[in-house]
Amino acid sequence: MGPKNAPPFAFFRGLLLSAVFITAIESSTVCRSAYFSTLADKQLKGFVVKRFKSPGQISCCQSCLKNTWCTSTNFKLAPQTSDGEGTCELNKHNSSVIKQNTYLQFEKGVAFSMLWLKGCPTTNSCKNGGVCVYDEKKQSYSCKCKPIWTGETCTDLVTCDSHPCKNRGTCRDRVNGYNCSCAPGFHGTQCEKIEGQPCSKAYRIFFEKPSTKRHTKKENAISSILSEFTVCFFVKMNDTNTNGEQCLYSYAEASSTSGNGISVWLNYPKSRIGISVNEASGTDTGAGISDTMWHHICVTWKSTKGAWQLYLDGQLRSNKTGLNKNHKVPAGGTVIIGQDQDKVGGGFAFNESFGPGEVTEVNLWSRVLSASDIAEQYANCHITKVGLIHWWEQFKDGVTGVKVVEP
Ligand SMILES: [Ca+2]
Repeated sequence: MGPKNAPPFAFFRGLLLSAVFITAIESSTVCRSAYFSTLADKQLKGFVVKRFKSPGQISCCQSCLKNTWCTSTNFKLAPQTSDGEGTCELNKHNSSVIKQNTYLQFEKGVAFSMLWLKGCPTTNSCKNGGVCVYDEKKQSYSCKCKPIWTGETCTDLVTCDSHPCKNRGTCRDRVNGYNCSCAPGFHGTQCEKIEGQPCSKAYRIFFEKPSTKRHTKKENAISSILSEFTVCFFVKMNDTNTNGEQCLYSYAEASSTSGNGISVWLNYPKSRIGISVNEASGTDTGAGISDTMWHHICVTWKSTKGAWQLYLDGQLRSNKTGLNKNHKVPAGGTVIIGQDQDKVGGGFAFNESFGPGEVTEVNLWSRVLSASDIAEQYANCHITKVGLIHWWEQFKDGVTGVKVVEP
């Protein structure tokens, strides 16, 4: 069984001495099919990872296949006076090295063999973020391209002709690929993500409309004084024209000014998200979320420097300092979701209440979560347990005037 196509690099044309197809199967996870094209009296210098005695060139190539990092070999025939074993060198390099004649030098009696994986010329030949993957059924490699890219090595742009937008999304061709306008309830480059899906296993709380009569609560929500924290939640605002400043999360403790220890606001004012720590507040630079889509919001705060951050949909949007520097959040208070507390457990105002909309997975941590913690939460609803102070399940029993929607 021989190769169907000649190696793609013009450099090899006319110089090709032989092409050998080899499959190596190792008991563990390595299984590579490939062919080697060989140049006589050439040696690649400067990229040798392993050097050892080998009975022949094919055996040397097989060794290369068993090492996933190996991209080529130098095989030197044994001198006639010796025991008959040659010298095998396994190289590791990227494909551009071969095009540069400086590394591939004349060396009498040495055969240079370049490995071509079936499908992907080399393991790093997939462009634009694509990866070379092995297909067990087809027994060959191919490039798995990132969205908007296609073709053998991911260098062709996907166009609307291939219907890339999923879930009834509409496609428009652009100079750099295409653009999907997603149907309600879907998002992502190809509308492949379903809104609210990251936390599809969690219950949701539905607020029918703004009202001082609707909320859910947890008393004794924070057990010890906080010098830093992170609040995160998923929220969907169902009124695109809402003007009121809506308090989604408030923590109040008797000794705090106006009751408020921590609060997180939507539309603060319109199209902004706000964080307040003991009545000192910060607001972001315009994260519009009242679009009837699910969004993930995290705010972090640290006493040192009063540093705070706002993450929207897994991305950092604001990173500032000076928000109630050196303050400590007192323990023992109450968390209310959907209202601003002007006193512990009450003092609600209609024009500060949340709704209409839905919320899920409201959680508080006693530490500043990392960017990757937050990205994981947004993408996969992976809620880290490290430093978790109060969690979503605890709010199910504290509901007033709202609907609990089971998954
Ligand atoms: Ca208030």
